[in-house]
This record gives sequence, structure tokens and C-alpha cells, in this order.
Amino acid sequence: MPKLTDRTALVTGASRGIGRAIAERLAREGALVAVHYATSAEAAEQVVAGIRAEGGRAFAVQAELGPAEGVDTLFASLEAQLKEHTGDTRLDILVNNAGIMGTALPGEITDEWFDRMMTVNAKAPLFVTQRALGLIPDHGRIINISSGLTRFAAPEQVTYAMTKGALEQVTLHLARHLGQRRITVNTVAPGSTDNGSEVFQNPEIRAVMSQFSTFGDVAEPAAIADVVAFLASEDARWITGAFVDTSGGTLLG
Ligand code: NAP
Ligand code: 2V4
Repeated sequence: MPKLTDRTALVTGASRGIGRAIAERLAREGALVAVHYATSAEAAEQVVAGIRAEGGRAFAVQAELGPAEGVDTLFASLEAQLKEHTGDTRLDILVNNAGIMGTALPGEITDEWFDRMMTVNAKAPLFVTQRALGLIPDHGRIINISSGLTRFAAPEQVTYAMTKGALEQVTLHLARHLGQRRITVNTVAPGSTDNGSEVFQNPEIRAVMSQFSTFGDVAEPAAIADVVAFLASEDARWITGAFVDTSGGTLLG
């Protein structure tokens, strides 16, 4: 039985990788999914078409997250399309997935790059969440996609990990803020996940990425999406403020 019938969901950064898998999975559970993207319009339209071809419901929403006006752009389009599809602007599930990755050793970090990473990965999801709260009903769901790197030391990842550490604070503090309304807020933290990028086609790089997980492999995006779908469902109603390790045992020590 589909678990998200009549629900609506926004997945940021759903044109590819983990976000795409989450959008597809939520749609398979019956949700109407807003497939957000920044620049990959064609890819996002393909995700929407794929969902519809399977009998699901989805539409695309464009916005660059980072510049303050990105949130206005996102919600203008989201609200208009929700209204068109459902007659109102209710948003049951928000997945803050969009993010940028990149490495720099401590001595190489520049002021500009640090600000960009922090703006896209931490500031933008906070303000997306702030705006979404006007649309999310009681019993809604907010899921923040962090990274195992907030608990796995890798010096060249310090900036990226700082941005995700900041995002995890959104989970903690908003879980308390929204508890009375039975809105749950959780963090999902993947380890190395094959997002379709060409680096995962390189056998040597893939082997290095695979050794971190106790399963000796990188994750498929669908493995992360399955956990997100559970947290979005009624079955997960008593989980809030949690850090859900989806790193395939990368953090076992
Ligand atoms: P990805 O393949 O690089 O896709 C990133 C998505 O985010 C794309 O849809 C992209 O949209 C969107 N995006 C990027 N910058 C944006 C911006 N400034 N404004 C709006 N949208 C933007 O990423 P991924 O590997 O699937 O990762 C998804 C999330 O999981 C990220 O938060 C990442 O930190 C986290 N994560 C990834 C891994 C991993 O190993 N892959 C591990 C742990 C956590 P466009 O295509 O339109 O540009
Ligand atoms: O190594 C990761 C990792 C990675 C990568 O695989 C490279 C990629 C896909 O460009 C970006 C990336 C993002 C991540 O969040 C992680 C990650 O979380 C991770 C990795 C290795 C060991 C533990 C981890 O938590």
C-alpha cells in the first residue's frame, strides 16, 4: 500500500543524484512531488516525466538557492503549482537535499569559497524551511540531508562538514520548536553515495570510496531515499530531532 497518498512534497536539488532518488521514491508512495533544480532544467523535466510515466505525480520548480531572492522564486513557483494541482498550497513534506560539495585543506580555504559553501548548504535550507513553515500543516515532515563527515574526520572536508554541522542544528532546534504541532524534523546522513558523477565510474576512485563503508561499497541513492521515505511516513511519527546514520557503517569506528 502506498504510504504517502494525498501528501505533497518538495525535494530540493532533485534533478539528479540523491535528490532525484528521493523524489522518485516519494512519488512511488503516492506523493505529489515538486522536483526542485537550479540549472539542470532538462534533467529535472526528465525526472518529472519518469515519475509521470510510472503513474506518479510531479512538477518541476526552478530556483537558485544562495541569493536571498532564490527563496522567493522557489515559493512563488511552488505555491502556484501546488494550487494548480491540489487547489491549495499545503506542503506536507520538505526535504532539504540541495547542496554543494568540495574539498580544501585547512590552509587552502578562501573567504569567498567558505561563504559560498555556508550560504548554499546551511543558510539556504534554514530560510527555505522558514518559508515552508507557512505551508506545512500539523504532522508535517522536514528532513535535512547532512553527511557522515560531521562524524568522520577528513581534513580537506572541514568546510563542507562545518556547513553540514550547521544544518544539523536546524534539525535539533526546529524539532523542539515544532514538536507541539507534531511536525517532525530529522537529519539523514549518508556516506559516500554514487550520485551519477563520473568519478564513480573510475574503478580506482570507486574502490577508495567503497572501503569506508563496512559493506565495502558506496551507497546507491535509492538506499538513502528508502530511509527518507520511511521518515516521511506515518510509521516514523515518533522520531524527531534524530541523526539517522545512512552511511553503511562508515561511522562504526
Ligand atoms: P548532486 O548530484 O551534486 O546534485 C545536487 C543537486 O542540488 C542538483 O539537483 C543541483 O541542481 C542542486 N543544487 C546544487 N547547488 C544548488 C544551488 N545553489 N541552488 C539550488 N540547487 C542547487 O548531489 P548529491 O551527491 O546527490 O548530494 C545531494 C545531497 O546529499 C547534498 O546535500 C550532499 O551534501 C549530500 N550528500 C552527498 C553524498 C554523496 O556521496 N553523494 C554523501 C553525503 C551527503 P542543478 O542540477 O540544477 O544544478
Ligand atoms: O567520500 C565521502 C563523501 C563524498 C564523496 O564520496 C565525494 C562526493 C560524492 O563528491 C562528495 C561526498 C560527499 C559526502 O558527504 C561524503 C561523505 O559523507 C563521506 C565520504 C567518505 C567517508 C565518509 C563520509 O561520510
